[in-house]
Amino acid sequence: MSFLPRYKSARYFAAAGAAIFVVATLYYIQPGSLSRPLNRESSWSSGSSPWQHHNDAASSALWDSRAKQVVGSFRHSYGGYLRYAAGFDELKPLSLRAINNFNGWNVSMYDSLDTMLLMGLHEEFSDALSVIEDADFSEIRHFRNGTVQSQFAPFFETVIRYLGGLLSAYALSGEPILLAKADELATALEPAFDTKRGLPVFGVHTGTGSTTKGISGILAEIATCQMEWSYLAHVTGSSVHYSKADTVINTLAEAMAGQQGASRSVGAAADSAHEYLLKQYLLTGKQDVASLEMYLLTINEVFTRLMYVTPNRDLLYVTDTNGEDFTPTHHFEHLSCFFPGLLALGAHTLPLNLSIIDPDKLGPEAQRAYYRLKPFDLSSLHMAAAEGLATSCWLTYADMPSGLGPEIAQMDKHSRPWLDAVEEWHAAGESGPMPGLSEKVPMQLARSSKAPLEPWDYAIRRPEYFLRPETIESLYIMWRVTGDPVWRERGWAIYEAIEEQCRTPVGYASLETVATNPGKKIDDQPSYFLAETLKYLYLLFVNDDPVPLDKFVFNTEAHPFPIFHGTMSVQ
Ligand code: DMJ
Repeated sequence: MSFLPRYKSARYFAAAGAAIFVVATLYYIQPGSLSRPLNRESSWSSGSSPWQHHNDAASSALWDSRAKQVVGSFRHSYGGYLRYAAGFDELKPLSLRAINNFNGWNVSMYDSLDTMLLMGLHEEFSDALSVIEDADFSEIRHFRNGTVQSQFAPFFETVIRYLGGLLSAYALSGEPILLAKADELATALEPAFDTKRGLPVFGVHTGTGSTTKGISGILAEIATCQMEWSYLAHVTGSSVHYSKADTVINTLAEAMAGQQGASRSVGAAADSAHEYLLKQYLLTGKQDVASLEMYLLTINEVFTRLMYVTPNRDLLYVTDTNGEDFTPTHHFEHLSCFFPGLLALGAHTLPLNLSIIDPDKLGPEAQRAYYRLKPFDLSSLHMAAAEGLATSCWLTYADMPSGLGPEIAQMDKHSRPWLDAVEEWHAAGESGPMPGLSEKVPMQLARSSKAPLEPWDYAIRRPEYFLRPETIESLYIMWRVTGDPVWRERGWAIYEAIEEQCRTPVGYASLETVATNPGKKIDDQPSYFLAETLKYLYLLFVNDDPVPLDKFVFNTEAHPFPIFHGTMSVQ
């Protein structure tokens, strides 16, 4: 089957990529400068002497060769999956076995489609298409020890991995079968929305349309489908698909207006729900203003309640709270390391200010946060938070003997609320670096302890590395929006650690602990490693950016959708 001539975007990719290439080549630094303080001004003012040209060419070639190495890693990982787990969801890279943990429809293949397209792996893509053409979404195959585990497709995971993968690969290739399959799958999932307020339930039987009872208590599982249904409605013109996303957005907006006293999180409980508020606004070509309002209000809450800075190393982190009195846990989850990238994306693409919000319509909590944030230049504040948080996320890798970051760090309970520290710093004339932004140097963690360790300001709460992408995702966005090569260098150090610690003869394995070198491996290669971790590494290193941030928005599984032009029309 020939699909190459139908690529919509090859010419456009080349033009957009050229612009990024110019930026990228200006900022080459020598490896080893990972911990210098960031200085955007001086980076942007690099000259263009003949010497500089020579250096630019060397830098450019180096980064492209690094991007190629990531392509090699993808082929290794996906090749192992095909060899030992074709027809199943994921590879078990130590036992060379396969597992069906997401419906048994080949999740690693769907999650990998757009990564293949971006990396130019046309043969692998073409082979995958012929499998997807024959896909049957009506039967769920969650087998363990020969018995069926569940009859229901988990709505959230099926949406972000399968539907997101199909839609993004369709956007990048123009292959009609991918859209047809996306439409078929979305239609099979739509009984999930048949609830009182139109919020999706946890699971759907895609053959019979029966569903699990009640909506999930996890915000991320309810509020992470608007982008997929909006994009599907945009390309199909279907009002049925459109109404699903629209109802979810309206219900969330109503719920948010009345929300008081619930616990808060940027980690596992709510991560992509925050993400989709901003991204839905960007994806719809800035038409969905309700989503932007919710994003601004949510970030106000995060800034006033969840951001802390540690006493010794000045580490900025974001945490979650328990109960009605908002007691902070001081957990810093790997999952929340997507958040600096999100803040940077918003600050880079939008003029952020609170003037679109009417404070008189807010509840007392939201109003309090509104008046506290109102005096700030919001874009600068979001960008500062992004820089401080991304640095902390990277440090939790750089401090570890393995070079990889833990699943959860337990931060020092004596940390201060960041906004208090920023207000004080401002009142004192802003002398010295802003809280959270002082120079940081990695300090190798010598032992693991439940109590916060004095010089590090944190202990390891959960020591695993599950091949997760969030830190790399934020490094990639920081690099693209600031042009500062220090983010690339940090990403390269992480890539080298993954190669050293996680590579097996047939793929890549998660680690039981990041606190030893070598780390002990776990028999697990999640599909998001192919969809996200390797894709973001590739996009961080490649000079010619195929999916610039002003043209594409990534879903929470790193599947890029093109931003809409003009008003959306559905029937
Ligand atoms: C991915 O499946 C998605 O990024 C999701 O939103 C949460 N985390 C995993 C990877 O860590």
